[in-house]
Amino acid sequence: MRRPFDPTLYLVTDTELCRPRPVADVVKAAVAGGVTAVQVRDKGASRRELLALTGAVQASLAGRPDVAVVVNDAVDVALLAGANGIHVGQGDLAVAEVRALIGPHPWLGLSVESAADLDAALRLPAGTVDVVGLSPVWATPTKPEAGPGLGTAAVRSLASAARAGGLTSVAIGGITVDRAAEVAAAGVDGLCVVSAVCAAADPTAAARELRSEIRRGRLAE
Ligand code: TZP
Ligand code: MG
Repeated sequence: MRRPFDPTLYLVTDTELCRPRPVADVVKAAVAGGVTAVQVRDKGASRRELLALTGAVQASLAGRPDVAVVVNDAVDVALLAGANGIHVGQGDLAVAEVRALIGPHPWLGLSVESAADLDAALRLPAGTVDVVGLSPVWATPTKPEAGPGLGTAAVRSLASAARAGGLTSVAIGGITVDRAAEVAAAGVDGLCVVSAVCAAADPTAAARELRSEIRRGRLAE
């Protein structure tokens, strides 16, 4: 069964930025404030640690079946955890291969860094990719190698092409409370944040403010 996936405010976890708080505690607090989906991402973790981390996040959301839990990169971990989805980058396993491994139900997200990346995703058979992560909107210290940033004008045109092709779009990179309305107004289906929530002193309040800015941006769209 395909679980719901609401991309409105999509939290991507960073274990270092959450410290000293456990990631699962930050996730639970952020969901109480309005985070609608969670991606478990930890580039420094072993597969075994990532599986344990995913299990802890799922346990912290036991009462929230409406919040999808997605695993970054590790298809094996996503399958073992029974995650609701998997997100891969351009340098990971090809999405056709990932879809063959996971079957039809889990949500499959793909990072898209250019119009060429999006065109390639749109040419795939329907049902291969579900979600494209337009990345990065702005340069960000959270992922310095992500590059200089697409800017919101490019994000707007990519989001529109994604929607026309039946794909859900989310934007990531450098999104703060101050910039959330501008990104939401660019027509994406959701905003992904890492530091805006993981590094916040109060993740519940941070999520609440982001949701309010997303509402404001959508009204201005
Ligand atoms: N992919 C592209 S940018 C990024 C990822 C994982 C990090 C975004 O982090 P932040 O703190 O929301 O700018
Ligand atoms: Mg990757």
